Amino acid sequence: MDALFISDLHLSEERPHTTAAFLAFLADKAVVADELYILGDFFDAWIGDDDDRPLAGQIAQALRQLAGNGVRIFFQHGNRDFLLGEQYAARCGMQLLPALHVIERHGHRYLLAHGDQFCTDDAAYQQFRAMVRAPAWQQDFLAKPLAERRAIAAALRAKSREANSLKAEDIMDVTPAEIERALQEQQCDTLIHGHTHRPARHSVPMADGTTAERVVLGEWVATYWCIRLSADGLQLQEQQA
Ligand SMILES: [Mn+2]
Repeated sequence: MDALFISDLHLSEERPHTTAAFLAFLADKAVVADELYILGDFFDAWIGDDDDRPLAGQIAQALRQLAGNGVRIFFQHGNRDFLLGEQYAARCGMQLLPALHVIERHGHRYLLAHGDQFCTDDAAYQQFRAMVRAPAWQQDFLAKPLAERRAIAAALRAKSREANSLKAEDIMDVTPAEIERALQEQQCDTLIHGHTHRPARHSVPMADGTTAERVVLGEWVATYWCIRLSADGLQLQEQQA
């Protein structure tokens, strides 16, 4: 049982090299895995499953082909693509997961998350997150015409480009107490997440004297990052695109 985990590709028309790297990753690594977990910020922006942009169609076709090859695909929302819905997931042949999801493999319990929910020191962001995750806000936004949604998304992107928010130093890191709490609540010994663009493996000392681990995926820019989980254990891998 080989599982792969990726996050933070930030796929967009402005980054064609990342799309190419992802398609190569599917053909090379993912096709021989059993499961692929996409842990959010897969797309740099998502304004609704009815968006007819070619990139969405191209990615759906590639994922559907992977699913057709017997690879189970799972998707967790990030703070960029939280509006990705059941309709698009079905087009891709993938299953949507809740914001926290536990899998058991090889005697370990792994907690999967995008990671933005652990950045609780960023009060302004958590306020924004609570707003846009509310069903009423989402229904209201999705009811707007596509052109209006596109304009809102473009304005948000311009604003975030000003703030260089794709740079790790501009994204607030996780709050350690939140990590320990989540691991304890979910009875897990390993947390896998993305979001912070700070790829690393961290030991997490727990209150009960045990040591858990936090493994952080990286953003796909010049290189790409994935985690491979197999009977041999967990590896955080960086590869040239
Ligand atoms: Mn994120």
